[in-house]
Amino acid sequence: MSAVIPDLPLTAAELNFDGLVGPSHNYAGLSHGNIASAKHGGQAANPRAAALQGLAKMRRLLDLGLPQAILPPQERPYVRGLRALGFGGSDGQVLENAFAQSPALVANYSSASSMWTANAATVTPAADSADRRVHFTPANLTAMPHRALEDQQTRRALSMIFKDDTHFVVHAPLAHTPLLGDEGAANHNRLCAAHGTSGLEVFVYGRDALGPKTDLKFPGRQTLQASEAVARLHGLKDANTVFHPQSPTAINAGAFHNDVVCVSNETVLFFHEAAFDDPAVLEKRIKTKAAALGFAPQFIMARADDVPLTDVISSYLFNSQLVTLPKKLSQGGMALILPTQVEETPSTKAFVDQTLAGDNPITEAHYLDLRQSMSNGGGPACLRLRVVLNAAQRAAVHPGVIMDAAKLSALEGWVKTHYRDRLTRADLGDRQFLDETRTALEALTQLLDLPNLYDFQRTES
Ligand code: SUG
Repeated sequence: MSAVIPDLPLTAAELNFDGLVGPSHNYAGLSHGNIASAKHGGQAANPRAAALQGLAKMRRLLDLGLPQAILPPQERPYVRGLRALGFGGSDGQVLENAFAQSPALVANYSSASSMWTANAATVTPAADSADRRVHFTPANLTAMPHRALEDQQTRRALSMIFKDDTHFVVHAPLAHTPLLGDEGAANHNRLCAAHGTSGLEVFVYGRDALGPKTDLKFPGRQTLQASEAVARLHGLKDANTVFHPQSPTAINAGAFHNDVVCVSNETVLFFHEAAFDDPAVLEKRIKTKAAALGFAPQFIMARADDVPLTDVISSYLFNSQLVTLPKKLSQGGMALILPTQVEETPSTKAFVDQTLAGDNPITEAHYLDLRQSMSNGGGPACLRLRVVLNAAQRAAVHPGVIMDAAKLSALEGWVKTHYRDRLTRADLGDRQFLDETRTALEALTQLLDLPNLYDFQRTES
């Protein structure tokens, strides 16, 4: 007997899951090929300001009439992980012993990098998948040692938030092999007539792990083989997929993820000329498949002559969020949510102004201060995971992570109570700091009504 596939309402909308910045936010210079991370490595960070900047972005989106949710930070410092490397004693001793041996090791096990939830998973809406469920594959993030520690906790959190298996499938992350380097939604765009209609998922990969060697100076983090595996697992048909390489020029200039040089929303692909290997071929592939799906894509491309790639990478012009505005609060259309660096860089500001004046759906630009995250190479788009949901799916999401103004205020209060305003590498090996982070995370589980989110058990220090 074949399953009856229900019709999906066309009113499905995007729910952004922003990463709540964790208390261990710091600048450890961990990401080779990420220019901001290398530049700020070793500087003092301000975790409190970082978390408040993230919450202010969520408030701004709520004020624009867009629904907003969060993904919680992961347990860091990650004592269980250090214990598995042979450090013993109480949790405080494990941390101090590891730090005495290698501060760099502890920095990897302490990064708050799960804040960049565009790397948490790849998400396929029900309108595209064969079984009409929403599919998630947590990204294994094998390219960077500190980020490769995230996927199991990501899987755990997603499984709690998207528990209802009539609507959701949370897959296991891909195996940790260089063949299958997977960076999640940061290397995945989706084009469609409207969020709830069948879409074209554009998987953008940094390298073909089975192909000839290329001359990349920096890691091509996403492999073609990982993208293909995710598409298969999510039940995507050929008609709903395009696979296309990032350009080595972009990667070598510091675009370690495709979302540093490209963003999509509904019919629009907003990108830089140097983002893709042979952009004309990509446009043709997209046009052909989009026509078969019944929509016409719109390409908004910045030319290198107008906006140099170096300005794109330093300002994060294309790491903006491109969102569909609700009609009842505005004229409809789309808005760009950009970092203030774009406003401060003449070439990128001019391009945004030109886009707003042009014949396309983008009607508004909002500039936000996200300097704490930006200094580690994470802009507005890195900080959110987009999940398209219809009404029934939306109702099945764990309600504790859905934000309103009061919940955002409660989280601001929580940050002000528990977060330091200065954190350096020397602080990461301190058992007092470990204790503070755990007190903060325990309090968070109550605010989000996720009592079993973390599996640490506090030992006597
Ligand atoms: O993976 N930075 C992150 C930034 C991720 C941005 N995400 C997207 N583009 N979607 C990374 O390189 C730096 C951490 C440090 O150096 O302390 C870091 O992990």
